[in-house]
Amino acid sequence: MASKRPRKSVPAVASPAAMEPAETSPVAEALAPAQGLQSGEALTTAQGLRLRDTDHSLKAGPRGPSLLEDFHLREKITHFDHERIPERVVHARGAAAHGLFRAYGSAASVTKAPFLAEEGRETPVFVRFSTVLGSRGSADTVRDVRGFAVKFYTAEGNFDLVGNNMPVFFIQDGIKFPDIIHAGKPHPDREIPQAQTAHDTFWDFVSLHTEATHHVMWAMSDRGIPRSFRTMEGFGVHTFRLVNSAGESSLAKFHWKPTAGVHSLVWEEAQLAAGTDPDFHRRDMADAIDAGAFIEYELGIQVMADSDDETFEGIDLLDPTKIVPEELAPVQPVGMLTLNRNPDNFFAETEQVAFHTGNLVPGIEVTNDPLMQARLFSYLDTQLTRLGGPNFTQLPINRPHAPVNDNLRDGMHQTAVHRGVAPYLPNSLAGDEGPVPAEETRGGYVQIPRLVEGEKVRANPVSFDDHFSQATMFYVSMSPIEKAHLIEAFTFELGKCYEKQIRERTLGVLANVDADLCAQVAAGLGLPAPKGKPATDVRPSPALSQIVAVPGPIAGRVLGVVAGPGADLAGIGKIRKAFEARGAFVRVIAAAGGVLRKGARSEIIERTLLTTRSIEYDAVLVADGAGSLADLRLSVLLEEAFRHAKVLGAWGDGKQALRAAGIDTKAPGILLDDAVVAAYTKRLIDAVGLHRVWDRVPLVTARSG
Ligand code: HDD
Repeated sequence: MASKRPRKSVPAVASPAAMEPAETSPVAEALAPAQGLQSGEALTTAQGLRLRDTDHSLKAGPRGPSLLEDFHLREKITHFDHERIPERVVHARGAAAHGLFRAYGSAASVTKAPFLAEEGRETPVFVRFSTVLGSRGSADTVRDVRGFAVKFYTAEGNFDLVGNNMPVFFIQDGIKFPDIIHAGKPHPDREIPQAQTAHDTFWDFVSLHTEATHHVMWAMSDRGIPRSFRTMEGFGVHTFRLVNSAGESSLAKFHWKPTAGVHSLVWEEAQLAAGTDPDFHRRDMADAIDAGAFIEYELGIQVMADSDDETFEGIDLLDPTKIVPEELAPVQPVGMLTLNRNPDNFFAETEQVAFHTGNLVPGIEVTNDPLMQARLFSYLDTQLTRLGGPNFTQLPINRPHAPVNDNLRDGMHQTAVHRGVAPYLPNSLAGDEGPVPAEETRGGYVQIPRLVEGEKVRANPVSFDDHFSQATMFYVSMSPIEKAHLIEAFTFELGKCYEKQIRERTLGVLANVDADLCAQVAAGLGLPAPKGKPATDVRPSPALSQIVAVPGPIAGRVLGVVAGPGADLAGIGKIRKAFEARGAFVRVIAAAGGVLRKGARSEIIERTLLTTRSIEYDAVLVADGAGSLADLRLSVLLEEAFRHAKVLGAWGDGKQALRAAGIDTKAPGILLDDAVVAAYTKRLIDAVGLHRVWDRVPLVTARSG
């Protein structure tokens, strides 16, 4: 989809945490050596030899063969041949941004980690969002879990919180990770389907492996198709052990809460976007940051008492398929993350960043969650292949902002010139240059002492055997529209499976979650609904639903306004002013490109009916003066937006275009007026703040039969 860069004039999302992009941020400084590799004006070889001609290879005569002695030809082609590195084995498709984390200081009672405990302490961060299953070039909007990996460059060393946008995981023990990923990735014979779980091997595995059920509910819910990175939650998933300066420990779960609220696409929209704009999410994030509409998440923690059995209200805190409902342990805010700078180079930063769950700082420890334990091995191991050796920590994006003085030496791609003769401890030869162990209070990886004993077994605790009660809790916590989306998602995915036994087995699993869910999916598949034994004593957790009853912020939202020659540019200007003041965007759509002018006013046409599609907008308006624009593509645009429960509107003669598209202008969420007045703009802002017009859905369903 054609992209115009958004206007630079859009103000930052109003917030005390929003900051100017720092030209000389610590991250920029850390990147300086790499950028410094490009110097001088002349084109050179990698050896610094100035080049006169890079367009013609050295030949024996203009029509003759190329000569082996052409070093420039060989260097240029050889380097190109090796430009790619292996993509990540999972989470290959991703986009990232730099930012800053500012601590509230409220975490001081539970952790001594200064980046969380010290009020006002600012820590640079780099955050990479990703899908899990798709290859590097796959689409952003596929149904999948989203990775939410945060690297905090703290003064005590790097801390990586490598989480997802869902708080649970498919497996309880990391030894099953290759199994779930092999099942979810494309079939090994034909390498299809790409970036999706709607196929036999995935459903074969998860129906046989019922501990995945809770996570499957999340993945089939609206959380699997976020509206944007700025409208999804993030979770550390595992329970961590926090330690305060008095040496007291507690158990905690990390949550990222987006200030823009939690919102999703609808399924048809996600599918259309995957074709018309596969870069939907990364474009949205980069454009917004470029325009100064920064992206924010509040970090919160759920704190539970540390105990020998590591449970809370009967929930085993070591089981990564379980959540602690927020109603039982509130999420307490501890700081604000603001993403305010796009990477300068995708490869150097986004591709080469290496996260690791073992990158911890004093005050934060891991627990015995067997999923986490396996992860502690995997992340370093995978980088050795992906980044070509053990020195990837020296890459600018991975380099800590704390002093580094290790005794690690040599290896592939070593860029440090280490001095001295004694890279070992203890030694008597290094003098002042060699590192010495930190004093006890400042040392990392000094775990709080805990007794560990037990027989060597390959087994889970019995408490891990409950695979369904929280899946049921998730379902009963959903609003009717979210339940309908879940039913549709299950029916779609299972409808793409060829094997009847897999569909039937999955219905058997759903019967243990909820009888109505099972019956409706079975009806959609044309199969009988089996009977199960769903838990009956489950209390809903309202925090799990993402439907909002009161208008939320509209930062990052996009309003499309259809206009043309003679359109009411003054009205568009008023709407633009109000939306941009809230960090939202207005894009003018017309039949052809160019600039619209009326009197002293002008509007740049950013999208044409050829280059745009409804998926680009959270709301679409038709301006006065554009009502007679007769174009089938406009009808499609408006009708799609109507079907996807988006706000639609028109003023003046713009109403004609809605009617011409067959839209019932009395339907919910159709905002009409004679002119753009303050009350109209407010109605628009409130309606977009509700995200979708869910009341309209029954009408749409009735129409499509
Ligand atoms: Fe993982 C990447 C999140 C379980 C092994 N994982 C990766 C990324 C995220 C997660 C966000 C992308 C990081 C980036 O942007 O570079 N992974 C999770 C979460 C899990 C989880 C939230 C469960 C709670 N992962 C998990 C297990 C294993 C791995 C159980 C292996 C035993 N994950 C990897 C990996 C990756 C990875 C193979 C691929 C690329 C990388 O690490 O750097 O090591």
